[in-house]
Amino acid sequence: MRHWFKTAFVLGAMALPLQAAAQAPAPADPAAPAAAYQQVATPPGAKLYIISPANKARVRSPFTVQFGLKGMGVTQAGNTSANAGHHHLLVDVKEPISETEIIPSDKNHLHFGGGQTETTLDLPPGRHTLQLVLGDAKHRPLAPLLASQKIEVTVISPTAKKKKHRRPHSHY
Ligand SMILES: [Cu+2]
Repeated sequence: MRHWFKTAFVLGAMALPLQAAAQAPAPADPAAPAAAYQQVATPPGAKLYIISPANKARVRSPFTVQFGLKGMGVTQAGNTSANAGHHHLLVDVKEPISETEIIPSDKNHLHFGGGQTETTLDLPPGRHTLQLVLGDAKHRPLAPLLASQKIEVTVISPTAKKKKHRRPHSHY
């Protein structure tokens, strides 16, 4: 009997500091070493895809690119909610995406940290490639990498007139 009371007291005393720790705000640690970072796991069945334009489409600038994601949610950069991330659009990127490093941020690697699900591109005439990569709160790809198919679009000149289905003149 005596022993039971003692155990209960010890457990109660232990619970107090645990509760206090749970209520304290999570420490912001931007300088945390990369090694301490755990890549977010891609949930089974998740799929990332470009809704439009279609692969091999001919478009005029500016054109809208719509992002599709199944099996996960779209959130803002910095948000560590489970099973959610933000979109990155790779424009004319030829190098393979690093599966472990932070997704670069430049004119070819566009981040949509506001949770956007579409964007407007103004690309020069010619062929371009587009590919989506999902990133976590810290702009790292998920593991395994969650990327869309790389599509190709042809931007036609803004001055190009619509093709008329006129047969060439015959001299025969
Ligand atoms: Cu990002």
